[in-house]
Amino acid sequence: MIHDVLQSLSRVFASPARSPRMAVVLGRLLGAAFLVCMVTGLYSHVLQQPVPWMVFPTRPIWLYQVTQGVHITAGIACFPLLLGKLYAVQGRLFETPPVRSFPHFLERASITVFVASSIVQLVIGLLNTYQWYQLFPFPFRQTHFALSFVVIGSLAIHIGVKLPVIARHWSRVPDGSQPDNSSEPAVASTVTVGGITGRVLRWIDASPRPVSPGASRRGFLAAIGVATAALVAFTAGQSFRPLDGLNLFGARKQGVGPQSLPVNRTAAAARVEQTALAPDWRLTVSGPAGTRSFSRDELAAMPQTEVVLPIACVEGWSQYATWRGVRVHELAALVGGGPESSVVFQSLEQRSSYARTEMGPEFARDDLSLVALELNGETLDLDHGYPARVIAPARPGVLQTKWLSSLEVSEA
Ligand SMILES: Nc1nc2c(c(=O)[nH]1)N[C@H]1C(S)=C(S)[C@@H](COP(=O)(O)O)O[C@H]1N2
Ligand SMILES: [Mo]
Repeated sequence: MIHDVLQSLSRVFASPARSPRMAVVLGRLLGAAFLVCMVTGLYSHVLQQPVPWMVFPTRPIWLYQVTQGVHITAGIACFPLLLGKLYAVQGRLFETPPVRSFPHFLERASITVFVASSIVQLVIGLLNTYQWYQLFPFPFRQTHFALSFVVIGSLAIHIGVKLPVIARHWSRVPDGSQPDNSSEPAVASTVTVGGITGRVLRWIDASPRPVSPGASRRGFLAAIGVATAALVAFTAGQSFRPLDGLNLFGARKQGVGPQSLPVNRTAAAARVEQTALAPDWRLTVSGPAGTRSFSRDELAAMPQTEVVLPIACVEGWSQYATWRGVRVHELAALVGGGPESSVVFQSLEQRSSYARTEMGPEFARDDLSLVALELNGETLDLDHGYPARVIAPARPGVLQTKWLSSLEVSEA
């Protein structure tokens, strides 16, 4: 099969791959991937920056793991698809004259904006999964969010202007009778890709069987399909445990780190070693009925709940663990909180965007939302948030605040 793919690749450069049909086939895969990224990305964004009236589902517990895992995986799949698509339309990117008419100008402008913004969007997204965001001279989430509208907006215009071409090449037409009037060279080829790969490609491509240009076109698709599938298979393990064995490129392996869980920011990096280990540490809980504070021993003497929940990081990696601690709503009730109360968590960590997080009522009243004291049967590791941290279902990892110092319970 690899031999077939390589052989096809060499023919690709000959190249009926550069056809409107190929642009449409790749375009719709790319469009679908972008749409998936946009929807899952918006979900992640509003979870982190909710509009007041919003209420989020707290089940299934792996909801965010899946939406964000899909977001990252689909984003990674966009790289080969976008490169393939650019290759397929290459000639047209630099056509002359540069502008013929207003619609033509619109087409050119939108495609320029789309290509530039989506490359930036994909690259900063990928860098973020490897935690290189500390290097960005801009706030990642806001930038990624804003750019997504530029990407989707220019894509919408691009699709709008290209609708006639898209419609013409949407479904399979026998080779040789493609109604595109293009001067495709008819490269004869005997290369076909067999087996499951071939079947998947034929399903994606939906062009007819071998003969003439279709074969090389399928070779091109094969190369892109194999690259995409490999990238997905070799990274998705960071989000989805069953694929861990294949995880070669993903930023995180399963089960690596203190107490079998990765650490994003260590206590040292967060500069909380002193305060977190201070013997007089207390958790301050304030609410409508006043303010109380608890030592770690006092918290441990309260009724404890054990839950199995994933940390699901925005960077795409997710890992399950067993957590034990006090239910958020049971703590909140001690200071007059009720089922409609929201809770603000403050960390010992200073000057970090993760140091203060807000939890809406739907999460705060959930029986699975804890101020956790233990992880996988042991006292929380210092790097995992000792003396106490937040853990709650279906939320982004960034909201699972470590090294807690206080909870403010709002009036119901
Ligand atoms: N105070 C504080 N809490 C934090 C963080 C942080 O940097 N500071 N990182 C968050 C992020 S991005 C994630 S994914 C989880 C990771 O938890 P872990 O490092 O304990 O595995 O903790 C969250 N809680
Ligand atoms: Mo994270």
